[in-house]
Amino acid sequence: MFEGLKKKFSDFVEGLSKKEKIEEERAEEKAEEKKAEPKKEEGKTQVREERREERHGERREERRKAPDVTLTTKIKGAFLGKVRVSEKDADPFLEQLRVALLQNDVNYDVAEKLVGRLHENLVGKEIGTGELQKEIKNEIRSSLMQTLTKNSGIDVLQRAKEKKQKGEGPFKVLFLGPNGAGKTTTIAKVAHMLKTEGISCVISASDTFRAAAIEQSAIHAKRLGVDVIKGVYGADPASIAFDAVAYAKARNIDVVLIDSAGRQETNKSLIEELKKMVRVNKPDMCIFIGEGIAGNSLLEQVKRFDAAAKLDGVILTKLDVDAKGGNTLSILSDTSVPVLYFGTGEKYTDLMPYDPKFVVDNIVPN
Ligand SMILES: Nc1nc2c(ncn2[C@@H]2O[C@H](COP(=O)(O)OP(=O)(O)O)[C@@H](O)[C@H]2O)c(=O)[nH]1
Ligand SMILES: [Mg+2]
Repeated sequence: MFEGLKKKFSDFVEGLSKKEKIEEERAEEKAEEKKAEPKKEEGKTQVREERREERHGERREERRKAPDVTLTTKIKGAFLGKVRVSEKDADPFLEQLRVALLQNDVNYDVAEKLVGRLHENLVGKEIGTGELQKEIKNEIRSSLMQTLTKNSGIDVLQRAKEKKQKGEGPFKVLFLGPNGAGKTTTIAKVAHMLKTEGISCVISASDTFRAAAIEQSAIHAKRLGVDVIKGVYGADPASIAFDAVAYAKARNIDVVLIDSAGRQETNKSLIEELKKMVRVNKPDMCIFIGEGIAGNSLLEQVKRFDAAAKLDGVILTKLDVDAKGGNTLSILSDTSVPVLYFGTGEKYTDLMPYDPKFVVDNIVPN
């Protein structure tokens, strides 16, 4: 599934820094056309076409090459074994990176910030002369990696197991986020994962708002062989979660997975309802479910939901649908919320632990 993305990136890598050249060539073409114009002799158009074809051929050829370090740097490097990266060396790579970040759903301001920071770190840095292009690329990869590993360290399974061992259960997890992001489906995936790990769970069908949401939870629960606590449509979601917690306590069930109705971060009354759920049910974790394909809006959503219900983690869904995980960079760069899992399909097993290397490989392939 990611082959296409890699190809896209490498095509784009090869095309780097060509914008300037293309503009120069266009100017050249225009100047030549101007010169040729007064003659108006026959066959003029054909000659011009041939020249243009020739130039486009050269341009295509050039596009196949990756951006290069400057000749001066190379010569110095040959003598010294080490070189200092100049602005001219770094700029084409950074320009490539800027476009790659934007193409990979990274928020615009975050992309600018990351490129700016890399510029500061890279220019003037001494690196080995082995393979300069590779060295610069490695610098970029390790800088992205730093951001991508910034908030890591929360292990949902581990925390659920710890609470179980202390006999303080059940471990309560509230899933929240916008409509259609994949909350109910992700709850089913998490239930499946817990079951596989020998941890019991019950689903609280607390989306009492959307038609068929309760049935959707019930169908998943039945297929997975776990219990579900339901109310009627329009019922208070906090009270259903309350009942689910009581049910789990009475039966020694380890984890309560609490669903919720989808809401926009801008809808004040629904956000108030969410705050009430947090107040009443005191979840051990609040997990935001967002679409990996959400682009720029995702960061704002995470910030608003975090302000309303202190998020403990994010699960990004639909990475199988042309998403590259780039927006994890936005979240991790601008908030303190860790990314926990990626949803990679509609099957119960399509839940992949968050992997920063996977994201880096998509943005700057090795
Ligand atoms: N391709 C794909 N589809 C998903 C994924 N997660 C959820 N979906 C689909 O997204 C749609 C909305 O999911 P749902 O769980 O009902 O969203 P909710 O409104 O947030 O509860 C459903 O059709 C799911 O099958 C995923 O990781 N990949
Ligand atoms: Mg739902």
